Amino acid sequence: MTTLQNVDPEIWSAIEDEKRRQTVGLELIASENYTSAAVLEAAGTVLTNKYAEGYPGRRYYGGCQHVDEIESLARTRACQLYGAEYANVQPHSGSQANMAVYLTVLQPGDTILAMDLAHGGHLTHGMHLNFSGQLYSVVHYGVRESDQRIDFDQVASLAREHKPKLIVAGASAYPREIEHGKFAEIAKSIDALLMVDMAHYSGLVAAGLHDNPVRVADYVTSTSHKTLRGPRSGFVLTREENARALDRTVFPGIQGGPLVHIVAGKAVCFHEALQPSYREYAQQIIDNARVLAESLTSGGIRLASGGTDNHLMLADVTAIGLSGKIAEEALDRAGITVNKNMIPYDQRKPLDPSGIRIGTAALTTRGMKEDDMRRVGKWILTVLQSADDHTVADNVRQEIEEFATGFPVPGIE
Ligand code: DSN
Repeated sequence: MTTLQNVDPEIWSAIEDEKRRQTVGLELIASENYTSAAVLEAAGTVLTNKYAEGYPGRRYYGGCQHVDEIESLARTRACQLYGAEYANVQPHSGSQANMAVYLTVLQPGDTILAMDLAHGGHLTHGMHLNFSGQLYSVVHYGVRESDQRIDFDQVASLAREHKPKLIVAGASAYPREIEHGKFAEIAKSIDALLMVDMAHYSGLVAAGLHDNPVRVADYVTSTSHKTLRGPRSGFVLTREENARALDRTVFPGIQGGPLVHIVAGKAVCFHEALQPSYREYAQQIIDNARVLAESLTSGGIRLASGGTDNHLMLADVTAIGLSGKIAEEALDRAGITVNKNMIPYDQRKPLDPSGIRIGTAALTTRGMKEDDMRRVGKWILTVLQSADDHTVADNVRQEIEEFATGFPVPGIE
């Protein structure tokens, strides 16, 4: 019996169920991954006991000598990984990281120009119910209807018309490489600042496989748990000259004590991403996504922009007579986890949109390769072609269970 099983069998049991779910199914949510056993170990330590408000060498609590070392290592490694001058590794999440930048450079009422949520942006890029939409005057750009690529003519003309103080690049559901340099040129032409939220593709940037925004952006924000494969958290990269103001916004501006166990997990994740094997992993994510995209397209599914350059694809399932909600539920019954998602120019509503978003970072961590993606593609098509047939879903689920258990999940025996 484990200690947790003994102390709290209900929570232990729910965790065991979740371990099983993560093992027997196919995890295709584009923002999820399986973090390493080393990251899990760091995140599950006594560091959770420690208060460390402040920054290394400038804390408001005693006994911080060891956590100072941990946070300093995390900062140095983040800078090394991305070629950045300065890293703040305390934000608890990507939303907190974005909030930290906004509160550092903007006043309430200032204008930001960011990607529309309905075209692939994030809640913190000015969605009306989010703090970003409530505090700031938001102008949204999107993708062209013709090819579903970012419309830089629109970005430039909106920038000229509205003179935003900050342009936000980066997306949560955009399957193509983002040309950060073009955003930087537009920002420079109107004297705006540029923030890039690279949360989804920060692992691909770390591996040198996606354009690195650090070279051209004033601030770069990210989560650490998506393609980067660290613990669930966030960080901000910037130039040295912005460090003091940014630090003051994170603490005491919007957070108290950092989650030092998670900062340690981030340090481990940056260390792992600096190893040559990480580049192979990131390349495999992209290769797997391309093969899965081809497989779905050959089955009659339309993909937004026609394919993918990165870890994710947006599949329009209305082309085969389904909605995103129905597709998500049918796949879930078969042990395939995805999320329903708006596709650009969607005529349907967010709770039952036209698409599903599919990503390959997690399955790639389990060691799956191109041939495995062809099988995954076939299973997805089989389920979607008989979405209301529970027997089909049950049969696929059994095949997937047998298949998936052959691919280990880090940290699960
Ligand atoms: N909620 C995340 C996603 O699924 O893309 C973004 O933070």
